[in-house]
Amino acid sequence: MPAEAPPDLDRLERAAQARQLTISCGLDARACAVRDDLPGGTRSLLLLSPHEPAFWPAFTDSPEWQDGAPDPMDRWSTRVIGAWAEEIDAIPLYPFGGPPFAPFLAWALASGRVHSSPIGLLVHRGMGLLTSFRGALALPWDVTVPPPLSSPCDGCAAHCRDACPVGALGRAGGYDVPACKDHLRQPEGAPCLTAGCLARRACPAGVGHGRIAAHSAYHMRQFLGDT
Ligand code: B12
Ligand code: SF4
Ligand code: SF4
Repeated sequence: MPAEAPPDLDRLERAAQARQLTISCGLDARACAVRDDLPGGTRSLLLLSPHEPAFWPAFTDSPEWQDGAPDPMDRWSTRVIGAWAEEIDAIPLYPFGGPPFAPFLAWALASGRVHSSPIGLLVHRGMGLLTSFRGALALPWDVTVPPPLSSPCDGCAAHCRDACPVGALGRAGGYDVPACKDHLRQPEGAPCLTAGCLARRACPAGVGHGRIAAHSAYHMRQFLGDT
C-alpha cells in the first residue's frame, strides 16, 4: 500500500484549529531555499497564531495555566506545538526562549501576508496590530502556503500613530519601552494594562479579530513584569 501523502495546507489548518491555533502565514520551498535561518531540509515554514476567540478559553483550561508556575503560555506552546510537530515529523520553532531569538518578524515579512506598520509592529489584514505568533513548524515537504495579502495600511489614516498617550511608538529611535512602562504603572495606564495596548487596538484591521481583553491583559502583565 502506498504511504499516506503528507498533509496539505487544508489538513494542516484543520489540525491547527483543533489546537486553537491558525496558520497565519508561511514560506514555500522557493522562499525557504533562499534563507539561511531555517533548519536544514526545511521545504515549507508555517507560522502559527492564536485562533481567536477560541484560544483564550482553551488556554485558561490548560494544565499550564492552572498550575500557577511562570510563563504558562510559552509552556503551553511548547507542549502543544511540540507534540503536533512530533506527530507529523516537523521541527517546532518558538518566538521565545532567546536570546538568540528565532527571526519570526523576518519570516512573517517574507511571507508577504504581514507588513510593517507606521509604529514598527507588524500588521495583518485580519489580525491588525494584534498579530502575534505562538510558534512555527518547519516541514520537510512542500506545502502551498497562504498567498500574500496587501497591506491594510495603504490608504489608512494611521490611527495607530496617535493612539499612544505617551507617544512611545513610531519614534525615530524605535519603541520607547521605558516611557511605555512608566505610563502603565500610573493609574492612567489602566486602559492599556487591562485590555491591551491602545495603539494596537486603534487599528481598524484588527477590529473583527476577536482577541479577548483578558488575553491582552495577560500579555501586558507579562510585559510589565519583564525587566
Ligand atoms: C525581545 C522582545 C520584546 C522586547 C523588546 C525589547 C526592545 N524593543 O528593546 C519587549 C519585552 C519590550 C517586547 C515587548 C512586546 N512585544 Co515583543 N518580542 C520580543 C521577541 C521575543 C524578540 C525580539 C528580538 O530581540 N529579536 C532579535 C533582534 C536582533 O531582532 P529585531 O528585529 O531587532 O528585534 C526587535 C523587535 O522585535 C522589537 N520589538 C519587540 N517587541 C516589540 C514590540 C513593539 C510594540 C515594537 C514597536 C517593537 C518590538 O524589539 C527588538 C529589539 O530591538 C519577539 C519574538 C521574536 N522571536 O522575534 C517578540 C515580538 C516581536 N513581540 C511582540 C509583541 C506582540 C510584543 C508586545 C506588544 C506584547 C504584548 N503586550 O502583547 C510587547 C509590547 C507592549 C505593548 N506596547 O503592547 C510580537 C510582535 C508581533 C507584531 N505584531 O509585530 C513578537 C513577534 C512576539 C510574538 N510571540 O508574536 N518584546
Ligand atoms: S491603524 Fe492603519 S496605518 Fe496603523 S497599522 Fe492599522 S491599518 Fe496600518
Ligand atoms: S501599551 Fe499603552 S503606553 Fe505602551 S505603547 Fe501601547 S498605548 Fe503606549
